[in-house]
Amino acid sequence: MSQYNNLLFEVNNGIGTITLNRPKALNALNCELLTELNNLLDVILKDQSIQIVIVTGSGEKSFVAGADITEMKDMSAIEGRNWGKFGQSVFEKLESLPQPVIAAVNGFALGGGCELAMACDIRIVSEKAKFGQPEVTLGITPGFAGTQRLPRLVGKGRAKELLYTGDVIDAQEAYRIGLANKVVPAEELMPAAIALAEKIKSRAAVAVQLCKAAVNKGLNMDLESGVAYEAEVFGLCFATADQKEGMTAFVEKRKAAFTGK
Ligand code: CO8
Repeated sequence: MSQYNNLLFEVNNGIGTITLNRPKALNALNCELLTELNNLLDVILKDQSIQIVIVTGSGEKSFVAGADITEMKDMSAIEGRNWGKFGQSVFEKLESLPQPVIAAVNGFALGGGCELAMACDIRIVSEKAKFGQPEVTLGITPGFAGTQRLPRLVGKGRAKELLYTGDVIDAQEAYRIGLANKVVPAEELMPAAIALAEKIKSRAAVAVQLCKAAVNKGLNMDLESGVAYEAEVFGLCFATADQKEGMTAFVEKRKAAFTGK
């Protein structure tokens, strides 16, 4: 029996798939679900046999339809701030997992759902997906870092338009503005996410993880500091067996057999 009431988690061939599973509420993020996700991320963080993570939602309609509105309705200002801080910390943990994380967005990604998708590294989305930050229609701002990650992904002007209007956009528009990496037919969503995971998994794992760290850390630094950080991670690669194997294989005109070491 699963130890989670609101999540499914399975690992196949080094790919860990987290399915947010609260279909009655379109997978809305309540406190129990976020607590379970937080605990699961601690497990994944320590388990390097999980090389890639995919995050998706159960059912055909929704990835995540936001934070749970019924739970937030009567919150005080202090409770709202604490709830926001908790969600932010869970998404920061997800974003800074060493393993690459792919969001397979199967339907509504609204409010906290859009924020969850943005905390993932790459977004593969079903043509049925819908994105938006409708918080201003509820009298709040985004609280799980949407005001920060959205402009970093799509630029200040587009982010402000979405944030101020609360408009919901379809998958093609999300692709056009850079919120989605790729749009696929609904039935091809998980195969496409798994194919991408397999491709990334076939590369040198330490180098991939260091690319992730360099991009994430670099975006919070000035260019000079980011470039200096890159020099450090680049140097570190030369201490890995996979660097020796990758370059030797090139010279010997064969395919590299990486070990992740
Ligand atoms: N919270 C709680 N329940 C929800 C949510 C939600 N976010 N979304 C859907 N549900 C529930 C509905 O209440 C309904 O329950 P029931 O069957 O018991 O009435 C069930 O899911 C199915 O939903 P609908 O009947 O509404 O399905 P529709 O297909 O008609 O509509 C929509 C789908 C368009 C997705 C619609 O459900 C909707 O608009 N949902 C709310 C979307 C939204 O506004 N999300 C943003 C929430 S705010 C947020 O995420 C802020 C994040 C940061 C918080 C920080 C706080 C400090």
